[in-house]
Amino acid sequence: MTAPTATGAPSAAETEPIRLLDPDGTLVESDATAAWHELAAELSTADRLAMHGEMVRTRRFDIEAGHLQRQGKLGLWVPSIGQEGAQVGAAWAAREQDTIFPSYREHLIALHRGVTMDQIIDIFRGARHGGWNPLETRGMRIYSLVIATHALHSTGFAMGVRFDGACGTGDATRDEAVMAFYGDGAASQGDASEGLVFAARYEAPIVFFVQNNKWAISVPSHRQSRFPLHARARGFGLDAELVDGNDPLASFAVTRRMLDAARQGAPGYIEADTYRMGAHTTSDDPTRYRSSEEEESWRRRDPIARLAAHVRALGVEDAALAEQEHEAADLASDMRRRVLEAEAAVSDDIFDHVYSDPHPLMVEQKRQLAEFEASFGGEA
Ligand SMILES: Cc1ncc(C[n+]2csc(CCOP(=O)(O)OP(=O)(O)O)c2C)c(N)n1
Ligand SMILES: [Mg+2]
Repeated sequence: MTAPTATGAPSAAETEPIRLLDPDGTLVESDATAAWHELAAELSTADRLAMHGEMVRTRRFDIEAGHLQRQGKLGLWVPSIGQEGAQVGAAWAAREQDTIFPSYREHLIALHRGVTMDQIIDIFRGARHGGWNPLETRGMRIYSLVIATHALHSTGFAMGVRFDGACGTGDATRDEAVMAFYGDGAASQGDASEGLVFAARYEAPIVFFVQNNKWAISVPSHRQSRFPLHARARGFGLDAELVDGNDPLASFAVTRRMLDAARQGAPGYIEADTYRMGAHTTSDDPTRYRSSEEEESWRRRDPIARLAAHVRALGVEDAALAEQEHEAADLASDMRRRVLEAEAAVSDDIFDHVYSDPHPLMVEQKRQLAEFEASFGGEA
């Protein structure tokens, strides 16, 4: 099964993503893209170079984190390689006053909002229960590993923004909006649909940003969705667009427009057409369920190479790009050194923060874990 066959299947035009930059970095200029280019014009060459820098930094961080997991320093790692283009556009489109509800793969967005590499790593090292305090990370909420739960949390939060009168004044620089990030697989969860119902009904200032990376672990997105996700969202009453998720400029333009409409009471849905270039997590082996040809075809659409070609065409020197690579490598190796030097994570937090007062069951579970860990004689 590859394409939807149901009556009412969308036409080819509806499934063509908005694209401003071709995979080789040339601009796509047509009547259809003109208005989107106008939005992207807000990004100066320096901005575009900085966006490239954030992508390079995130990729390097991602690679080092994967190595640390293989060395036994992290319990798990969730790579975002290949999805940096969708994320960097969205990150730059969000405004300072916005609140962001991520899944677990939004490393670039987290870093962009001021979460540190170490804070992200600490979750996967088991050193921290939640991750960070969203009040200190410019509205970046904590990662949500339970699929689509935050589709509801974010919708409820956005309804609260509306009830508080913190949106809808017409001033995009002040009105608040909310973004929720989840994947193509999460879109099958009931929570995701309920979020859409309530967002539409309450005209909540929210944009759902769905990275369709083609896979939910080993299940291809076309098997879960007989109809394009963005087109489905329209049936719930949301404005929706399909964007080339490996095109940072298109991701920026579409997210900016959707978010600014959401602030005025028109919730939106963006399906970003992208690809998870790596494994689902370090516990996954994608060679078991997908072909190397498929992976290769997406490597040719790497969002970093695309933006690099674009900024070069704008006159940015190779040396500036090389400098970003060096800086990213330094930051990631500093992070790596700190992790290698860190004490092994203490697991007490998972028990201590369940209830405000000590609870006999938690006390017993904590004792059992301590006993289990002690059985390794310090080798665990
Ligand atoms: C409620 C729930 N069910 C199942 C899982 C196990 N699980 C973790 S990730 C995942 C697939 C998610 O796929 P998608 O939404 O496409 O996001 P991606 O990982 O591709 O970014 C599943 C089923 C979970 N974490 N939570
Ligand atoms: Mg997916």
